[in-house]
Amino acid sequence: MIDNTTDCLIIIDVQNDFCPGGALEVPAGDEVVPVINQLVEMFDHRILTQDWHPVGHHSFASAHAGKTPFESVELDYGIQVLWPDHCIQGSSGAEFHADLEITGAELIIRKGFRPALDSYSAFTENDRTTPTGLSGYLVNRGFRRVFLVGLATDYCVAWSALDARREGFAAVLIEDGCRAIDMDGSGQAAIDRMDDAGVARICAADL
Ligand code: VGL
Ligand code: ZN
Repeated sequence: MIDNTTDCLIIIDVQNDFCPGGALEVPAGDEVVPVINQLVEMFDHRILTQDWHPVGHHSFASAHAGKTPFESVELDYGIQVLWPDHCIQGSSGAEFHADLEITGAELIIRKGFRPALDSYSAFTENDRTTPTGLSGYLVNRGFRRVFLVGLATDYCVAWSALDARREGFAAVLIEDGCRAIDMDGSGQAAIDRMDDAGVARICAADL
């Protein structure tokens, strides 16, 4: 089923701050690591993303007087959920999970590094116009289909999968290689949006 000439695996934000004990922990986030490590043996081409924020980033509640994490605010580019400080550039929380097999990965896309702009998607930042460069990289390398895993299903993974479709790639979500933050039904809402956009859903064992 995998065609290693045109398929690649995109591993989204498997970083300490999204794992149990981290600043923005995703429930059971670390459980994706062994699943992803098995997939790494099956895909010749692997790309990682790394949430990578400067101190005082605008997506942090701490940067907005009187706001607490998980509230939303209107920024100049639209509604932004405010998060606890997380994935600060150079911090241990921003490092990949120590057990994640990253050695052979071909590209690491860092995102959210502009102080006043967040980026959930691996393709386009939250203003929906600033590209990360991933689309051009994939086209240039001849990749036509992306398989997605990582954290969190309902934010960075879903936004990446939806943008992959928008950019004309086939997209497959490997569900047991992901975990969701799941605030107010955001987990199911993200699955519904991905279904509508033609993102296929499979389990790792299907491969
Ligand atoms: C993420 C919230 C803020 C994610 C990143 O990786 O899903 N979520 N920054
Ligand atoms: Zn972030």
